[in-house]
Amino acid sequence: MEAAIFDVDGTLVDSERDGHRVAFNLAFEELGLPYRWDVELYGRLLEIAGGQHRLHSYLEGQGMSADQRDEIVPKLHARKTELFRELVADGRIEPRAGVAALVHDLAAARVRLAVATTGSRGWVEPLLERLFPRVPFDPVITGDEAPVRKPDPSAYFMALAGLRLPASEALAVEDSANGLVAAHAAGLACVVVVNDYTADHDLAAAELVVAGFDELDVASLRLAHQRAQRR
Ligand code: XBP
Ligand code: MG
Repeated sequence: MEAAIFDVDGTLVDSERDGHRVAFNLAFEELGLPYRWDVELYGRLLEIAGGQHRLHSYLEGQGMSADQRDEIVPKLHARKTELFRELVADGRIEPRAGVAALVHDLAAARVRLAVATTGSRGWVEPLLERLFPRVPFDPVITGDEAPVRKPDPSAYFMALAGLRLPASEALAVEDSANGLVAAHAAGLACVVVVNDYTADHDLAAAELVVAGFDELDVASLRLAHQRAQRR
């Protein structure tokens, strides 16, 4: 295991319910739109990866025409990205418990670190700088570069290309079924650390599923990686 490639939303940070959801709702409010996403509805909307795609799909369901959506979605999403950056800058988004220690232990064990996310670079970079300031994630692949979002494997293929490693020498760390499918489609072993939104996902194919980062260390990640090589 030469490298570990981390997802961001739901994995490095528990960012969806009290982060992105809040920012989407503030953006609706600021643009004078009547929509509000509650915790339960947002959980269902998370099946559509990528904020702009999520907005398009939801607004289409609300009967908004394609022309209207093409005009409003980029504005809504740009403002939502700014608002989410403000939440990060205000210290409202925190690393998941135990993940900072794990990435430091991996770096100390000379396992290289990378990021593959469907989220936008506009908030991913400031979030990593603020919450993981000394962690050498390289490359950081975001939804801005990957041509298709998870569960498509593009982001993982790009991360592997940046690392110059074959999939067999890396491991993905994810929180969701979408992420697991993307990682496996790229040929990567995958450990899933579930959260409230993903605990009921079908994760049977994962090399390892745990409820929190306190259940993981470098040795258990290496074991999960080896499990995939034997398959
Ligand atoms: C994350 C996403 C993103 C975030 C919001 O999925 O789907 O859309 O919800 O970020 P994953 P943006 O954790 O599988 O990468 O609004 O920037 O898209
Ligand atoms: Mg995720």
